[in-house]
Amino acid sequence: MSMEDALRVRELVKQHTKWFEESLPMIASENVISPMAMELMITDLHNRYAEGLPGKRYYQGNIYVDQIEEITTELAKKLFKTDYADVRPISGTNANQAVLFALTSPGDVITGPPLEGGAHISSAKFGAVGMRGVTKIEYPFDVEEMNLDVDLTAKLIRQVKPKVALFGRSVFLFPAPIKELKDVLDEVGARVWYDGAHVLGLIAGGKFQDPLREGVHVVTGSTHKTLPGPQRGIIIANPPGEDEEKKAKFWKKIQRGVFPGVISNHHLHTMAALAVSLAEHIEFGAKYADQIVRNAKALAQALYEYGFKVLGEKRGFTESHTILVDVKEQGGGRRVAVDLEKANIICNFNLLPYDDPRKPMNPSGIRLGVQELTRVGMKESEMQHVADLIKRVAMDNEPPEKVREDVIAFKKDYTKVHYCFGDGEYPAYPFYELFRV
Ligand code: DSN
Repeated sequence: MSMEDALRVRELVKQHTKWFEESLPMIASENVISPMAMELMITDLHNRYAEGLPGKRYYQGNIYVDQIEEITTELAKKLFKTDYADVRPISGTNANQAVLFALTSPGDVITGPPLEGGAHISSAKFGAVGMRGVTKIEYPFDVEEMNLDVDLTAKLIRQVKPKVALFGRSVFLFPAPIKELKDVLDEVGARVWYDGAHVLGLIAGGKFQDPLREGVHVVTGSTHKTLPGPQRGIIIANPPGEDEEKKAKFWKKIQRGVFPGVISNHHLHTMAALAVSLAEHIEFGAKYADQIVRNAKALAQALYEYGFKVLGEKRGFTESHTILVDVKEQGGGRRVAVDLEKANIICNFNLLPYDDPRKPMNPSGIRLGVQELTRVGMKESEMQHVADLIKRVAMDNEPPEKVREDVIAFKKDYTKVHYCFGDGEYPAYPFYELFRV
């Protein structure tokens, strides 16, 4: 029976993989990995442990791992133009936990964006921030701008004098107003933390704001969204002040937040894969980021022209990979996301800034990300077709099963990975059979 269960799971993974190959995956936090990065994930590194930093390990057996980690760290420094990079966090939330451990103590007050304004769940009072015993005071949000209200946020920061001011979001349409708030942040002496999980690949590709050059002290992120690598996290920094010793002290605190703060082993197989993804982004990132933003704008415009209420209209809908659509008139976010899934269009229902944050399961919006469609080769003209398929389900109420046939036919031409070594030659949705039944 147990072998049958194992084979059943294996079969489900195969079916899942085929489904995604035949779908339009538009969850804004996902992507597909390159063939060389994928190759390194199914190696002996998966079986091993390393704790600490290269040359300062608590385990033997890390002769090659040390070299891999050093190269990965150097690639991260080069890509993000910084002397401070830690590639050990195993997810974006894990990186956030490390920063919270390093920069805050229970009882502290920090400031950050509201959940319904797109903040990540780890900054909620029921997430990592609250569980650290830290209180987050939320910035006022401007729905027209789809961004923080700069004047009211400055006023709030002056009043609260937070130990840490958090920026960055999981629905991140436009750059955070860091430059605009720099004076007030300096005035109150806040440590400035930026959660760049969603836009990391755009930042590295030169297509979004550059937080480390705008006054941010520490950036956390995940490495599998617009930075299309393995599922992990990363921390980069520009420590405060001019004094090198103080900078080193700040960075040491962050690194101790990572280990032993929130991780033991740091998943060596995906770290090696990350090295490949960083190297690929150094080579292809600018082109990829540029196409992502073009595609997001094209999709937003096409949906808008079909009569959808796409948020951020005043500012051209988006400057990132994400668009946000109010589908209340079409039956609400949940109805639309569920029906789109039946048509093989995968996205998530999402709170909008004017939704009640206590009712996250039936919000008015859907969130659409184009980073994966871009990665498999789609450009602006394909976005028109994607908008059409979405409209048929969400607005025209065509049976999703009928639309699914057209999605499957359309996706057949977009199943290879691009913007990587071996560009366009390798499958984006492979299943590697290692076991003979
Ligand atoms: N919750 C994920 C997202 O979809 O934005 C990030 O962790």
